[in-house]
Amino acid sequence: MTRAVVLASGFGSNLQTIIDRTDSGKLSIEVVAVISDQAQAFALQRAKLADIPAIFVDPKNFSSRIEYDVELSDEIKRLKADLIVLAGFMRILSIQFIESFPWRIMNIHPSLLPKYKGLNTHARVLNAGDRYHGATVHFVTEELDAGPIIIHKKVPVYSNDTEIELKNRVHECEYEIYPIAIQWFADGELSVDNGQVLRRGKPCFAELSHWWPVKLNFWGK
Ligand code: NHR
Ligand code: GAR
Repeated sequence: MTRAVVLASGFGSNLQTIIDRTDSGKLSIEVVAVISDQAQAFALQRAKLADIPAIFVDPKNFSSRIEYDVELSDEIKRLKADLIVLAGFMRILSIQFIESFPWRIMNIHPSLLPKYKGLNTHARVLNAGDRYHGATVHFVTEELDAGPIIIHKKVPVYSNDTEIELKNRVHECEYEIYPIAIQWFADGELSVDNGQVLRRGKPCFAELSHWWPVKLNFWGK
């Protein structure tokens, strides 16, 4: 069974989806710990409620990002984790950390990457007047939000959308695609070749783009 550590800084609704799917047997991984850089993160409460070790690593105890990341990676190695799942983790990770876990760190990002890397994606999408938005699961590399894409899903942007409505729509699609990507990893189906993610040896991002028209029909667009 794949041993996954979830890193989360905030509310933890993606974490909750992962826990729920695991509990109901739809996702075959074991969440061995939740680690946060925020003492108050609700994600830590969710872990405790699910009897999962909740670990707070306080940035204030470390004088540099590198030292913090060394502690983080030591903790993850102690847990013998196979997979690191970033679920609303808001701290940039150093190259030293990333190179300790090659192609074993996944992130979910609230945009259709490579569009809208970084923060405040929903507001930026609304300001730009885009008709589509979405979420992307990718392997984490040193370059922020630029690692090879595993899966992404589009949602429509409506003309009267508020940032909150749009965010909720994106969250729903996050809950759909993150467990899929994690299950593919757990089944040993993913590999990375030349900067591209392969699933069972075939480019999986290209394969999934076939899903778009289906989903767009679904949304009536
Ligand atoms: N680390 C690396 N090296 N590469 C990535 O692709 C990463 C990463 C760490 C986190 C998630 C990411 C996102 O999905 C992620 C991807 C934090 C920031 C950020 O600017 C940007 C992107 C992401 C996470 N963090 C500020 C920092 O100085 C702090 C911002 C804050 O606390 O509000 O670390 O979007
Ligand atoms: C998610 O929308 C995730 O894509 C985003 O934060 C939210 C976390 O929600 N991640 C980032 O913006 C990373 N910089 P959650 O805590 O309820 O899962």
